[in-house]
Amino acid sequence: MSIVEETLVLVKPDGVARNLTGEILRRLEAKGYQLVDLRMLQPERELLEAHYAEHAGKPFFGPLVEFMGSGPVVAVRLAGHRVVEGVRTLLGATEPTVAAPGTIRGDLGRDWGASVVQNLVHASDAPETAARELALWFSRR
Ligand code: IDP
Ligand code: MG
Repeated sequence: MSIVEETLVLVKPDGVARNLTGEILRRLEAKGYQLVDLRMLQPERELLEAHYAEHAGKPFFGPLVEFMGSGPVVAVRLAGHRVVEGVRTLLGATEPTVAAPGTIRGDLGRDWGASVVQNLVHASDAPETAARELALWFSRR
């Protein structure tokens, strides 16, 4: 049985600035996931605050929104069997320090000693989250 689902992936400003967009998308495509839609944009503060609403009030919320608005991001609608879980596995742990080798954040992410908050890429953490996030990022210009 093959149930196709969708997820939202964001190549964050550090990923775009470090010219890693191609490498990150290459890894997702190599796994067999389909690029259904893709756009580059400079996200507005309102969009970022809605996207990260679950983290409002945490100490890193301000720096996170600031960082995410610091440059263009690439938003991707990605499809595949259990793609939400699969992409989270490809990303690795949130903090590059402990992300396993072989993962995107483990191989390419930089030590937070120099760049707290930065970790190259976002991916939805559950199918319901993906639906909410895809509506946010792909319904406005
Ligand atoms: P995730 O991106 O792996 O799902 P979340 O806990 O949802 O991680 O956090 C959202 C983003 O906020 C992370 O990707 C990272 O950029 C940033 N972040 C999370 N925890 C911390 C922290 O403890 N210090 C600084 N930044 C953090
Ligand atoms: Mg998260």
